[in-house]
Amino acid sequence: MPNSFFADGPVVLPTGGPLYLQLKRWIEDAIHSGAVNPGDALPSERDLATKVDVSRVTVRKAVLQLVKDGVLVQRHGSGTFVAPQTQRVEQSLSNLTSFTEDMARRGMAVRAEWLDRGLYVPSPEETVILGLTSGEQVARIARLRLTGDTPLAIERASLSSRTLPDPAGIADSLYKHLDKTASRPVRAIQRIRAANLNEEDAALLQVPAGSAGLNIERTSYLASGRVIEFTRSIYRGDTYDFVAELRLGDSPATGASKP
Ligand code: 16G
Repeated sequence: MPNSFFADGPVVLPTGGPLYLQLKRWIEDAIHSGAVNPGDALPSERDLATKVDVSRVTVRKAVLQLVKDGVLVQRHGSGTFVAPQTQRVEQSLSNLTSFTEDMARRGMAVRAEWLDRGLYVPSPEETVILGLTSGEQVARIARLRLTGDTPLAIERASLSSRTLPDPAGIADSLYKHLDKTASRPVRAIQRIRAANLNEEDAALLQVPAGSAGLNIERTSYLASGRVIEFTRSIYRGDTYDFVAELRLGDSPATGASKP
């Protein structure tokens, strides 16, 4: 059953721009104001066209655009719905924690879908970053990280095969596994970049291709200074907030004046 909002009295579209964009804004406003909620069904294309007094082509264009933006979802045979809302997750940028620990602290159960795990001939980049010796293999593990049914991130990690000779032996958490062999990292450098998700990653993360994402590269070190892990992750832009605490320092670069 469509939300009763769509049955209510005369429709006044926001003014300005082409008609399909006015209709799109009207639907977006209804969602933002809470008149229509995540999971609610939209009326059929024909009913909406009659209700708003526009052509079905206009309705189709507005709906397609909203599907592309991830605001609406279409399910074959059952209709068009307001996309389910995903809870945003805050992650501190100052603690070297694992995905499993981050989520456990929030009381969220996590799981992983394995995309790949095995030993490979390293790329030149992996050889340099991980400091691999000639002929040494690289262990690669690629996972889709989810909470419940919501995918949050894709993680593709590379480690030396000396550190991880049996990638298939990881049960759930990589860091827990490394802990057991006293090779859990103690320090990491993380680089974060904005990205638009390509088709493959967007499909895995269940968002439209081109959606906003965060590309994160983490290079992790042992206390000895040896690199233990190089991970490229792609996080959904609509679910993650990375939070850093900043303090006034006494380095000249901060602009702080010395007494
Ligand atoms: C985090 C790390 C990732 C690490 C993983 C281990 C970021 C951006 N990435 O997701 O580098 O491999 O934790 O998690 O924070 P696990 O122990 O749950 O497998």
